[in-house]
Amino acid sequence: MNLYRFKAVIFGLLVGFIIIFSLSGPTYAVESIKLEPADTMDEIVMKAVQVTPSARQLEWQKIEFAAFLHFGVNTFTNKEWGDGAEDEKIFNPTKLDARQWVGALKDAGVGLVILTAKHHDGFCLWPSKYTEHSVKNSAWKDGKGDVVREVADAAREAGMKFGVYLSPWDRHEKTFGTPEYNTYYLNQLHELLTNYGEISEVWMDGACGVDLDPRCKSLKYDFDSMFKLVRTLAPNATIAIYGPDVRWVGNEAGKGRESEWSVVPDGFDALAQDIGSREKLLEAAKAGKTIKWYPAEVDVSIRTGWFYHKFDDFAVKSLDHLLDIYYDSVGGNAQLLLNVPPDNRGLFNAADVKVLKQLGKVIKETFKTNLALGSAAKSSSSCSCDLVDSAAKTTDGDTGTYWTTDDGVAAADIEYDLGAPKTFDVAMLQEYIKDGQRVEEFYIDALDGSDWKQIAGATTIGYKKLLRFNPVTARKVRLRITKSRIRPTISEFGLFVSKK
Ligand code: FUL
Repeated sequence: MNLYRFKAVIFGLLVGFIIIFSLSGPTYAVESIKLEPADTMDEIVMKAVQVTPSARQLEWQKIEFAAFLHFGVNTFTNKEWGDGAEDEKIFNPTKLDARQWVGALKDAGVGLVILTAKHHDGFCLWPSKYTEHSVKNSAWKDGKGDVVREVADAAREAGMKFGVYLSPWDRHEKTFGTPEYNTYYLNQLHELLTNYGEISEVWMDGACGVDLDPRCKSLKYDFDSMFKLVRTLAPNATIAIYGPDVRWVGNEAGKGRESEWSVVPDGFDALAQDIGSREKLLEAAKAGKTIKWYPAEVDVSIRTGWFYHKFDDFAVKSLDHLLDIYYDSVGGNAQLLLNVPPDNRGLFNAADVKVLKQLGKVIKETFKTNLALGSAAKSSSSCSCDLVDSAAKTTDGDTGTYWTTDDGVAAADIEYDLGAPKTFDVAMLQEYIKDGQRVEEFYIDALDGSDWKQIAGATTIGYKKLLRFNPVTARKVRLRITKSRIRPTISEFGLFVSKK
């Protein structure tokens, strides 16, 4: 090869490399980043869009709808918080059928089941080696039973993921409040993470009632060791609430925020309405805080209590209420964690089973037919990294592809042609969150004669946004993004007819 050809080959390789590199998306993605007091708003926003979910957070987000099972000695004492002094013999669910629980949850569309392996009373639903306060001393199955095993097996059989709630607060355990308690907790975590197949979530509840248990005052959990153990034994599991992967939404009423940001500063106020806006990020920068990807989970009970109480049989939430919760949580960039408590027979009650079935049916039928799927789409601006307008990627039914603009084009429209006039009353939008959370304000318009009419609008999108409105009939629909961080991304746009 002469020198000229050699240089040409090297040049070709270099150009090829640059093209592949620039098409392969941002290389600067991080799970957290420190803001500095001197950062300008532009710099803060640039940092915020670099913060993206970990692979385990992304998988968790895709589950959308999870279920909680609060079950234990409280089910038999009719309490919400047990004191740890319960006689183990009272635990005796003679008709326990984990397949019935899982079957009803599956009907509702649940993808992950989280069992209270140990609540604040310290009673273990598995025969832990480290305490006598467990099923092994109960009347149930002569002390030979293991609820964790039965639920884990039933969930797996039904193709669902399984997780455990292991309360850090333990009112029974004598070492609680001392450094030795950390070893006790780690031992129990080890049992759960090694004996029951894959654990997909570990729920570390934050509650500790100082009035009830003065040991809560002097509390120091060894979180580093706890998180390290989970990462070692269950690397794909998310660690929720006390943990770094999933945050509590801030209420137990099933409400999401108007603007639910997944990028939030350290030390945010969990109860505040705004935790991730530009103003909040600016405040965080002034204090030199770190921002991280920390998505919301909406935990709410189907009844008033977390545990089963007979008086609650008349307070099972209605289908309409559950649908509102669904649209607010799954449709508001959060995961829904709906609690359904088995009763003292060890069964879900008929009323709960009935409404779960109805809920699953409405969700399934509503989202079965996407009227925008495959429709023609053209944008006002598309990324020059795509050689042609990539707007059609938002109607291809594939969340792995997406439309975006060039950096700095923070507002843009996409116009959809549905091919014929269609009637719909639900819209769905998804951002490509692998590339961060970016949209800050958008509207949906429908073409009415020669005028565009605004039919819906909101602020954030994130993983998924669902909007409900009065039925609209139109052939052309427009997504108008008016504000975003650096550039918006949309992976899917959908239109549906609600079946309720
Ligand atoms: C709270 C607990 O105190 C409740 O009993 C329940 O487990 C709920 C999910 O979390 O912090």
